[in-house]
Amino acid sequence: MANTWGYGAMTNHFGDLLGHSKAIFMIGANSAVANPIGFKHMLKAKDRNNAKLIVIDPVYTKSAAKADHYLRIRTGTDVAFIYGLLHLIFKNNWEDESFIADRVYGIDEVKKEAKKWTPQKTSDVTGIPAEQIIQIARLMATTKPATVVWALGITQHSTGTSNTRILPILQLVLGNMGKKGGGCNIIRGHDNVQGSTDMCCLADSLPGYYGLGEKSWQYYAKGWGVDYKWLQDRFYSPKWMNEKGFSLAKWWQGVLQEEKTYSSSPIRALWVQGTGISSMAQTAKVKEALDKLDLLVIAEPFVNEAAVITDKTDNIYILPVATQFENEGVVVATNRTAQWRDKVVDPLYESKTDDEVMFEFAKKFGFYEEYTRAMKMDIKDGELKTVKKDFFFADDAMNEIARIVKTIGLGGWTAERLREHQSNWHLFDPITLKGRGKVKGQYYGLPWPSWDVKHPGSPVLYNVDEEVNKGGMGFRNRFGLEHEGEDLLASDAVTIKGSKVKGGYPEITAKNIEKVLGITLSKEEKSKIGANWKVDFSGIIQEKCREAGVAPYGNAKARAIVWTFPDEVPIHREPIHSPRWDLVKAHPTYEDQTNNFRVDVKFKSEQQAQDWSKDFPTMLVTKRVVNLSGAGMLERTSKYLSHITPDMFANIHPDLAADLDIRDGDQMWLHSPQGTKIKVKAIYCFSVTPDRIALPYNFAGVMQGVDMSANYPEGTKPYTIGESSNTITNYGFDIITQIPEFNAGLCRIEKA
Ligand SMILES: Nc1nc2c(c(=O)[nH]1)N[C@H]1C(S)=C(S)[C@@H](COP(=O)(O)OP(=O)(O)OC[C@H]3O[C@@H](n4cnc5c(=O)[nH]c(N)nc54)[C@H](O)[C@@H]3O)O[C@H]1N2
Ligand SMILES: Nc1nc2c(c(=O)[nH]1)N[C@H]1C(S)=C(S)[C@@H](COP(=O)(O)OP(=O)(O)OC[C@H]3O[C@@H](n4cnc5c(=O)[nH]c(N)nc54)[C@H](O)[C@@H]3O)O[C@H]1N2
Ligand SMILES: [Mo]
Repeated sequence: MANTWGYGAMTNHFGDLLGHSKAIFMIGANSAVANPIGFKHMLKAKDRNNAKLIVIDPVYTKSAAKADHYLRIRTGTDVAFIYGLLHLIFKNNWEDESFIADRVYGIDEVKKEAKKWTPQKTSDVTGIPAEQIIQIARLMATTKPATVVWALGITQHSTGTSNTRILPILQLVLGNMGKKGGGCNIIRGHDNVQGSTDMCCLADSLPGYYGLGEKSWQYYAKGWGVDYKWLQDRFYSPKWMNEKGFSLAKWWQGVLQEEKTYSSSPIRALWVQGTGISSMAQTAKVKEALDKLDLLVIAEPFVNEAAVITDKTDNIYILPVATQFENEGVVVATNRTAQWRDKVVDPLYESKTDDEVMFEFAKKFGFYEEYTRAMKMDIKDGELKTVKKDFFFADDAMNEIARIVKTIGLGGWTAERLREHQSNWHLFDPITLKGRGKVKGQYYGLPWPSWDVKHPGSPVLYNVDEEVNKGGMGFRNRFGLEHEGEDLLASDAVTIKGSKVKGGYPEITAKNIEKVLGITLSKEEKSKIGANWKVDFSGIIQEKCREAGVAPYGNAKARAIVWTFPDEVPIHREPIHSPRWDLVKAHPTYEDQTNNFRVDVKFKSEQQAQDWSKDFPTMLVTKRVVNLSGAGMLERTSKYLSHITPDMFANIHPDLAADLDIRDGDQMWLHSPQGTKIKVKAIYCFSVTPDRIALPYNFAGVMQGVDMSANYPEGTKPYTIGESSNTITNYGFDIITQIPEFNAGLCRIEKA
């Protein structure tokens, strides 16, 4: 099972925004609340660079309150909005023509689509006044460098993938990619969310985004020092090795099997370690699935409310896991930097660290030796060998990762280097990330890619104006050399600073290395080298690339067309439950899907079943509050934090409330199209308009009006409990990642 939340990372970093951005285009993020320290950098950019802050959000947020321009958008219409900007950019020839010609593939298709999105049409669909669209298009075209910032308001949609594609396309068109102060900065989630994605808390890849497939498994088998056959035998049948697993968003369907699933058997046991189940959409289904399980194990520091929202009375185990203060190791920040974290105290009482829990598990199930073997291995004379009898956690785990994960360039992330960075924080400049003294020449946290132990890390991705050995690179060559007759490599004009290879070049393989780099390998080198840069344990490809000033992953064009996706270029599609029935026919969602993450997913059949807005006229937005995080258990067990939000609530405009005879502080029922309901407190608020409400998602312990207090083990009930907004967030999942449509749905409000 896995977390399918928005892939991606910051191309730049907070110091870079502070130092260089002239405009910050924040869309679907509320960093003032969700990332207050990061947001301080943006406020400083306003002071220092006179940077303009533009906030595009359906709700007038705390970030909006600091913005120079606030655009109130209807949820789920960001693709339309960006096309509205692109329409004006192309019409006025504001695009960066040479950047597009040299470094981008497929913009003509984008141009075609953008032609349809006049300011008037864009305004009708998005709700943003046409004058504002024109004003912001001009501002973005004339203010360079500009950075685009987004987060979960963009990803949590049935069109989340299209949303996350259209924004980089905007930046490519404006020539803001690979530039200081530019780029796409996805201000991602909770502690170490970047690291957990990089390490594959995902149902559709191996660590480091190696795709599911025999070659990847074979590479990992080698790296882990186990037989490929042994790995294969871990699966019920070999075919499951290369099939996507269930996603965290829809695992319940694998238990309930009410719609068709594609699995060898129903899910009967669930192991939860480090995620709060009540934070997922369709909580009523989640509860049903929990009830039906044979076994539920929860390994974590708190009483995860997965154990509380179920009526299951037997076979629930809560294993006490130590907190981040009781163990050590590496976490990865949203800007791709690694940080070594020290242990503050030994695990308290009978709790064990996460790794110990996993090791005990592996022992019990008889694969401890295979599980830990790679931590005793190393590369000696260009070959992988077992070099010691025992391992030392977490250093040897980090070194294993550095040895194996080439795709995103973790080669330089040895425990030794990362520990050195951690103990020399004071030597790094916060704006450039550059080190002084004994860490001179390195960037703080070795932002990936850090190709090998001599590489300083890459603070700004895709920057061809910097030498590769100082963090420069082109776009990755990932999709072949040409498509439909057009060259996919960067043009001759794009030579990465200091590179021996002029212009674009392909990713480096054993076959092409001599030709591309203009070198001759010795016989010995040839016998040791891996098939390509991603699977070369010998390190020879990397070493030769370093000598030539070449990034091993190639220097290619970014592609605006993804020919394997249902929408080759992003197009606007109305949310599954749209408030604009008149637009649903013209901008329908996708066809229903079969066998995606092992389940069927409804799209059109749900969207077009009826005009949902008749019975459910109010839009629903979920958001974060500064004092609570995630499923909320951590803070709701803190007396002081919980008292800031003593009740689960929804922000409602007084005009809407008045129509419904709801007073400030009254309880109200919110009903969803799937027939569920929650009872929450009304809080009058002008940050929402009368057509929408906004609610936090950090509560649990009450379900559809039923107080489940009795289910908390004695003495563990948090100070505050409440309904989870996810009991009513609407049905809907992204077509590629299966992230739930938390952020575009409808509800009906009634006074309780
Ligand atoms: N205090 C606190 N901080 C947190 C967290 C927390 O729970 N509490 N969680 C952490 C995690 S896991 C994450 S992923 C990040 C998330 O960080 P953010 O995504 O910045 O946090 P949200 O409050 O979800 O902000 C999303 C914004 O998108 C808006 N929005 C909703 N729908 C749309 C839409 O269709 N279009 C546009 N343009 N905007 C839309 C919402 O109104 C909201 O203001 O925060 C992290 N930080
Ligand atoms: N409606 C709506 N729903 C949402 C969102 C939204 O915007 N709107 N946002 C979504 C997003 S982006 C996210 S990331 C999720 C977040 O939701 P969750 O992943 O549920 O977030 P947390 O509450 O942080 O859950 C982490 C759990 O891990 C436990 N934990 C903390 N530290 C450790 C540790 O060191 N080891 C172990 N084993 N456990 C630990 C905590 O006690 C907690 O119970 O929610 C998603 N749900
Ligand atoms: Mo998140």
